[in-house]
Amino acid sequence: MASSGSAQVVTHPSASEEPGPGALTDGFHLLIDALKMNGIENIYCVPGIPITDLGRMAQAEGMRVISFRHEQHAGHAAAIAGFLSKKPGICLTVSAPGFLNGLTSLANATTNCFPMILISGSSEREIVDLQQGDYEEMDQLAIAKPLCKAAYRVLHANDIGIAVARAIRAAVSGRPGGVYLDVPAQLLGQTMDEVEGQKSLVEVIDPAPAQIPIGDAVARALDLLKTAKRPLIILGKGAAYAQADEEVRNFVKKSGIPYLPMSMAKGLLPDTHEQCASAARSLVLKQADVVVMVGARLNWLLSHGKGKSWGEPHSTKFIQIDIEPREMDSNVEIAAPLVGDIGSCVSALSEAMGDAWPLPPAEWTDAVRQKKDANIAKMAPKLLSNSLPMNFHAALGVLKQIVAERPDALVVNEGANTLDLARGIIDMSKPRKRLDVGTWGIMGIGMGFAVGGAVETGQPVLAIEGDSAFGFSGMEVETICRYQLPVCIVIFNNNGIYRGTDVNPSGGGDVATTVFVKDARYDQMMEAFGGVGYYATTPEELKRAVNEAMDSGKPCLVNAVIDEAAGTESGNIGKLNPQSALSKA
Ligand code: ADP
Ligand code: TPW
Ligand code: MG
Repeated sequence: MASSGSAQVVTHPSASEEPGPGALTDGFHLLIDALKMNGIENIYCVPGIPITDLGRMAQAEGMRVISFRHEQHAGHAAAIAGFLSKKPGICLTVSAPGFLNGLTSLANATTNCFPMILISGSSEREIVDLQQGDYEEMDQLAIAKPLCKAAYRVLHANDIGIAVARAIRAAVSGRPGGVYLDVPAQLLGQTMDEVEGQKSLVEVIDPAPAQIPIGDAVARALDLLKTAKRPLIILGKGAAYAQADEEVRNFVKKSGIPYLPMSMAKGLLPDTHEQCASAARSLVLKQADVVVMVGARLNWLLSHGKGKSWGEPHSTKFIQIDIEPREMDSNVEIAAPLVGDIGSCVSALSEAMGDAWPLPPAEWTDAVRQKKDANIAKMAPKLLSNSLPMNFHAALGVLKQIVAERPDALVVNEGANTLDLARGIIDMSKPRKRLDVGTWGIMGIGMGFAVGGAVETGQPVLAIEGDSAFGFSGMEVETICRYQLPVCIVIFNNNGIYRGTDVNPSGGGDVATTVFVKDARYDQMMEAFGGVGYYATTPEELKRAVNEAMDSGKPCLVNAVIDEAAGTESGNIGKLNPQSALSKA
């Protein structure tokens, strides 16, 4: 039975030693052992009361503990670790303020269907519940609950094994998401018999079981697909997450149907694949008659599946593959719901298609190809522009080439124009290489994703950042330098949010709200921590700097000076800005 006696000596044996009679363990070690038993190797954290020792002990026990400057970025790193590995990423924070800082990333992970567990220390239950003003007092469990998939609190050391098992299963089974685990300070110091403690740990068996679609649903989907004159497949980040790469590729190739990758699904098949319809996006959305959604939601990113973008009044019929049954009919009627995991669903479709499945009408695939070729040809000269100051397209033309030559590198991308243009211009050739602002369009994922991506995969990272976007997590360049991670940050520095040319509408006073210090030297921020800074004003300089940086495998930051007048308001989603009723009158 757990006790909270502090006078007892904890003699946690190393894995090779058998615990001697009467040996004790404690909450700290049980938590670490429970994570390790379930194959979790990394923790992303900011230390402090009451979890400083937890980080130390985790390091002592062989875990990698990456310490950040702000919990939000530790949380984003954990979330992207979850996306990349299908194991929940772990973020560890202190109570109230640290917990709240981590909560943004927990909520963002849940929104994006990334599995992560936010473990936060909390203060004494007796004092919190009577609101008597403990150090960093907050009812964290209650606050976390509506913002994540599940939230648990552990009060007894002998429940830690079960609590961690529940948290892992909740994070990764069904639709993945964020889980909160509340760890009161007293729990960590509780001791119990070492042998009993080890017995209380739980190895989660088959944490995300396959979910096989029912035969009728497969047949219904194929009956519909068979009638299509202008079919389209949309691949979403759920398909990338599922790691059913071969199954997805087989289905796409066998069907011969043009496909559109959502941003984080780019590279499941190479963007240069002949069936890729990215460069004909408007046309395929407007004209498709049957659309197969594979791990993508009909949310704002797809204009909710209706309206002008979908060519209404023409009506599109949807087949939707998703592990979450309640996703069906969320925005429009789903004619053929296919509930199950991506791998099982696309395999079932491919198999039931047999060997004589007809290719889509050539009239349709030719029209898509023509549009795509025309758009690519229109874009090509813009990417070679040598005008000064450098514009987005010229800078992205350089990065496009570099990414093509370095297919293993992860690309992290955030900003407005910097995001929209990079997403369209830079081709990805391997799955789960493009990490970006996701479902919320959240700024601030940059350095957290860069650290998490580098730590989890050991691959180099190219972070393409708007100057505003970078500012949300910029202090983590110290973290990148401290751990000597192979991260090259390229800042598209156009002196502000969207552009640097706005003026205060009053005609005087402060600068405009979207404008930053002109010609800020972000490269010197990197140098402050021992990394390498580059300053690039031309495509040639940019190319040299980024190649050198990526070759070095060292922390580098390239300050790419971009025409401050080149961007558009809100990038390509300016239409979401409300119109002033007064200015319309
Ligand atoms: P995107 O932003 O790329 O369009 P979304 O995040 O909107 O993608 O959608 C991802 C979808 O994938 C979610 O609805 C989620 O439930 C689903 N999903 C995640 N993992 C799996 C899986 N293994 N099998 C099936 N569906 C999945
Ligand atoms: C957490 C609103 C969307 S894009 C953006 C902001 C502030 C920055 C755009 O400027 P940037 O890119 O990065 O310099 P560019 O190339 O267009 O100049 N707070 C959060 N999330 C969002 N999305 C915002 C604010 C926003
Ligand atoms: Mg900018």
